[in-house]
Amino acid sequence: MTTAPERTADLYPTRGATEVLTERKDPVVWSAPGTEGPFTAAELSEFDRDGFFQVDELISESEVGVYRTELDRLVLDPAMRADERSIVEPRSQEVRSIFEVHKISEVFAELAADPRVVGRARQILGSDVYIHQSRINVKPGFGASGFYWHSDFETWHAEDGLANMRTVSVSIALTENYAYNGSLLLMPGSHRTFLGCQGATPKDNYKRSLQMQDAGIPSDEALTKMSGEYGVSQWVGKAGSAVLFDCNTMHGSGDNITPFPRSNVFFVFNSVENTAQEPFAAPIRRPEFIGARDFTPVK
Ligand code: 6CS
Ligand code: FE
Repeated sequence: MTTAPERTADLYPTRGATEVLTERKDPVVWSAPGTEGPFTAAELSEFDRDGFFQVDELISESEVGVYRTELDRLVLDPAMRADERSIVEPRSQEVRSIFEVHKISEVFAELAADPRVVGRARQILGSDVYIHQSRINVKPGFGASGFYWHSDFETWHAEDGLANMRTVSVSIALTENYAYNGSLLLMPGSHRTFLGCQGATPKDNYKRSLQMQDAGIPSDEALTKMSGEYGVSQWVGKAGSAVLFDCNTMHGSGDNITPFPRSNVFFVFNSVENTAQEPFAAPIRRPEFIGARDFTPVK
């Protein structure tokens, strides 16, 4: 007799027979008004309104150089390329993403724990936080493929067992994010509605989804309606700039056919009050380098 998986109520059904909309039940900004941190009250309310906030210079140009060098070192390391945490581009076989960079690299671990980074996450999530996922997306250029429209929370709920929307991504540009080299597109306000996607999660889905996501993809109808309702914003910024976006903000990015790499580092902070349970809509858990099960708070 199989025992039912340990889970709280499923507030956000997804990957069933049909696509289904559910109004967000969770706050966007969890901390009490006036909570100290790097964000001003006005910036927090902009994040609350749009589901993302762009910081023009989170780290300085000179600091960026340190992280670019570290990214290049990891990407060029043959051992790293052979590591299961490296995902390659389907066409060019170049490194596309490297996961768990906060564990692989002391340099990135320090950046994640920098008050300018984790301080903003704590201020939004209103608690201590741990890293649910970290990665560098290299997007080297010359045809590097993008990431189709999706809500991260849809995957982190269905496959990693995050019950509530109390998770925020911090994406820091390590190269210039131009309008034309595959920069991030976001739908402002889309974070307040959860789009439950149609179609069950295939076993070992992550082996494909990190190259080309197919489970958890919105329908053309849903995307047409949402883009009409919310519009589409594009995040462009210098190396050292950053965008923080709510786990349920609809986003994606196009291919990069220019010679200019669009390399970003992502830290996904989850509240220690929202630790991963069993998947809500998948047959098995994903590996821990994608959905962490170490809930140690970032100091
Ligand atoms: O499946 C995931 O966890 C990853 N996939 C995408 C497209 N964005 C979030 C995350 O890195
Ligand atoms: Fe994403």
